[in-house]
Amino acid sequence: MGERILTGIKPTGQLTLGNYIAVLKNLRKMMDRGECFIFIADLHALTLPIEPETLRQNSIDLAAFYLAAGLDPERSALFLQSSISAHAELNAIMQNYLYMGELSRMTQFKDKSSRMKENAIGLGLFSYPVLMACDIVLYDANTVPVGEDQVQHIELTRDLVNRFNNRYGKILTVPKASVTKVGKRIMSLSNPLTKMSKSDPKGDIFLKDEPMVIRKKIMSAVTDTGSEVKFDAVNKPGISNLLSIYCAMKDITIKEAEKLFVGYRYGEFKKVVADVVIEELAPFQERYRKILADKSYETALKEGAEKASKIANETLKRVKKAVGLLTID
Ligand code: AQP
Repeated sequence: MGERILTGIKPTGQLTLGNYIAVLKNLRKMMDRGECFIFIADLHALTLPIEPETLRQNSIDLAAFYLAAGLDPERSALFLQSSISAHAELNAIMQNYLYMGELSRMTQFKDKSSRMKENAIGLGLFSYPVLMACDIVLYDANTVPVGEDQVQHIELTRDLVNRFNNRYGKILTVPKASVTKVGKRIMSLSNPLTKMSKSDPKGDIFLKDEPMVIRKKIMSAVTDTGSEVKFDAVNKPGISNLLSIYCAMKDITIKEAEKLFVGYRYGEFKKVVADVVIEELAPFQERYRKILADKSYETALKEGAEKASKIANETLKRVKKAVGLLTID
């Protein structure tokens, strides 16, 4: 089998530059590399409290952003996770093959639950990696483009697949995380020690931000002592973050960027970073607004769900048969 690529984003809030760099920016290249399954992880969005209207609106926004980023519905399948019932069905089976100890070691669960009262932590937040593993294996995906924060979940998926295949034979495909070299973890502009995140919007650049807002946010980003534009994540986390953003946008290495910025003052450097971010996001935002208005995401989601459900149902059937669930056609 060639390359099968699966990637998703949760419609939990306004999309950030971190989501753009990890997933959206690479969509065109992904479609050249293999068969792509791209989804809106709306079931995952329910793992933290969210208003129904916000979830609906975020899902539409995300579909429009995927298309604006160059997702071609002819060459890939775009779908809502909740529209393919195989995700929830496989989840009911696979939750028996991952264990409490493994799930409680997941950094994302520890981070998110540490900010909540114990009796407000839903079971779905805890078992999130089980559903994520199902999202991946349903499409026999061998490549999963993600930011660094999701690598641990892919490793867990690999463990699950190996465990399952050892018991039942070669039923599932072992996936691999694909992480961008630069920009794998974009940090908050106001606190470069924490990740830029939809659900913790302090210091975020949102994909919907107007150019003037983006410029203002970058110009007032926290920087470090010293004056050299050099990558040093420990001593210069603010400048290193801006360098990563610049490199991810221009598709160049950190070394190349450091050479470019020799002799630049922090203020001059920030101005160039703001220019490249605005230059790239402005036409993307224009396409997004057009797609929202013409509602072309509706057909894309419908056709994508048809393509995706065919593959997902085949895998589900294979799994059901393997574990001994009686299937009568
Ligand atoms: N700051 C980031 N830097 C690089 N990659 C990032 N991603 C998220 N934030 C950054 C990557 O974006 C993809 C989609 O993420 P997600 O929506 O599935 O959930 P997440 O990883 O939990 O992202 P957020 O923005 O922090 O969402 P919330 O706040 O809702 O939990 C993933 O590939 C992720 O790695």
